[in-house]
Amino acid sequence: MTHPSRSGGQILVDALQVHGVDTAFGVPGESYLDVLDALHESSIRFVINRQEGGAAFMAEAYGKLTGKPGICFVTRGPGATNASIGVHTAYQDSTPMILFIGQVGGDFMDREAFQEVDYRRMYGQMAKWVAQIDRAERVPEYIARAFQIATSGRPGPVVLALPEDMLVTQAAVADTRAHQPVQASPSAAQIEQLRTMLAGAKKPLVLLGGNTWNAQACADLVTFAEANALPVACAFRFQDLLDNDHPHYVGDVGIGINPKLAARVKEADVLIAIGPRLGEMTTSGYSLLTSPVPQQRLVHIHPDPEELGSVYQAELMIAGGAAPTCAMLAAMAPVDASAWRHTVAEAKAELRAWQEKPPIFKDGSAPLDLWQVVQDLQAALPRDTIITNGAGNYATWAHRFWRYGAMRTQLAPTSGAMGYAVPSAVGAKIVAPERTVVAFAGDGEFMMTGQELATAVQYGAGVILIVFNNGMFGTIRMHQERTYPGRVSGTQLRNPDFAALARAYGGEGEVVDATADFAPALARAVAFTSTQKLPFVIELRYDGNLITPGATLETIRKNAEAAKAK
Ligand SMILES: Cc1ncc(C[n+]2csc(CCOP(=O)(O)OP(=O)(O)O)c2C)c(N)n1
Ligand SMILES: [Mg+2]
Repeated sequence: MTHPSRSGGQILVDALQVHGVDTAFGVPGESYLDVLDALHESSIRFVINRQEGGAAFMAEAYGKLTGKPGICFVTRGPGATNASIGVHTAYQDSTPMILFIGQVGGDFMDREAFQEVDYRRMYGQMAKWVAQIDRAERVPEYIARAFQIATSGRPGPVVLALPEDMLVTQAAVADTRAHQPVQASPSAAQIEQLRTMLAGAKKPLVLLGGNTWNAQACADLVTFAEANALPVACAFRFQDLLDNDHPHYVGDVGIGINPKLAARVKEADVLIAIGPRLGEMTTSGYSLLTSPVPQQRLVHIHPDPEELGSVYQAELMIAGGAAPTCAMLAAMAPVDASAWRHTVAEAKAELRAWQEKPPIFKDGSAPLDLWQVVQDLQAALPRDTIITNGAGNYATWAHRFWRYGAMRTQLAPTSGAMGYAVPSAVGAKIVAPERTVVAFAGDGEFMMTGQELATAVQYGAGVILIVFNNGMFGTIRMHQERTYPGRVSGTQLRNPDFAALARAYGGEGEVVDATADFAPALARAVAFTSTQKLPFVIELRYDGNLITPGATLETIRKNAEAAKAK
């Protein structure tokens, strides 16, 4: 069979369409002009970003939101280095993503030519696979493999370098089939073993995480949890795998964990972890479960067999994706749960108490009550609102007090990358314009990638961006006060007027510094973003001393000084 001759760039864009790509993010470069040209005629929407960090974060958020690989195009050297934060995030978060990098042509390669980098070395540790496509006729093969790897087993990022001369070479080659994401399934014997362990339990607990979930898997999980009266917690930044209003949802196992939930994890006799890596943040620095042999009878179910046993020697290790696993768990004959049935309501009551207004706001002396801000958001916004955040203490107000709806309503980096909040929100709104999207961003956070406000305006993304302006890199200041009390260094910020900045970009903005003013400002933000389809910034100005729901900087400093004086 003969095939029409196409350029490498055209073959690549055609291949993307074979694999179902509808949207790509990126910043252009002269290194991949032929791809840009092929995109001109394609059905793929190419979202132009203002910085590759923003583009890579948007692609990563696309991967989290849709379960399909987020596609990102950047130029060589400087573009590729800027994009690395998104690739690292996709790796740590197990998010399907493919980063394409324009590369120096084969005629100049290996001379450290202009902007030349060997991406196989640069990205070696933070991508599932890195390759360079040197021949145009092999583009379909490489693209098919990239999609296969990004979406199968433990999902993750793939990086492909595209030498400039390859992109303009003509080749007569056939397209491939669409990829087929592959997930392992537990065996019937393993499910039986899990059932036997559960039947012998007194204090079982389920912990969800990872990125192989879909709506059916979540529904099956609910069937399993209800049939066996199991309390269900979610791993760090996977809080939306079970609707937080569901009676069996008992909280998140991450930074700033409810101490009562931490005790439940520690004291669980059978812990069934479905999907999470059981990483540092989820295990409170490997303390909730002892390593290598956990004190709990651990059932660890993870899509990647190589993850199993890498930190924790579970009693039962099962290689399985969330969907096939939960389908089998839903069909499993329920066990007698009378020994622990009561723990569901008890743990739920502990979560409710943990989510009540913290003492810090109870006397009403704080002009801006951040707990009330979250209550106002919850009251005004739909259940399926997407909440995004990056890294910083401000994220606590979302993680602890917002009740996430079902998946996917949380976009947040387990990698702890600052700068994620704005681009992930903008990317999500571009992909799902019917959803309400709200970013929680610190002042430090916002300034890392806030230029993607321009992308929001350009693509009509009506996102609501809440900037928690405490005039500092608060998290670092908090650690500083704990270890070097009173010695403030490198953490103070002098900020722009965020509301005015939003207006300069073509959006709208308001400053709120009193509790009663938040709800009306939010109502205006909702009306503006839905009718104008433009972003709205609400800058929250508050006393920086208010660093966490449980402690002020002042108390942290005093405690540290007292400890030093001893
Ligand atoms: C890209 C990146 N740079 C630096 C850090 C280290 N870091 C973690 S939180 C934080 C401060 C966050 O400041 P802000 O967004 O203002 O939030 P706040 O803690 O003040 O609420 C820093 C610098 C990081 N996690 N990611
Ligand atoms: Mg701050």
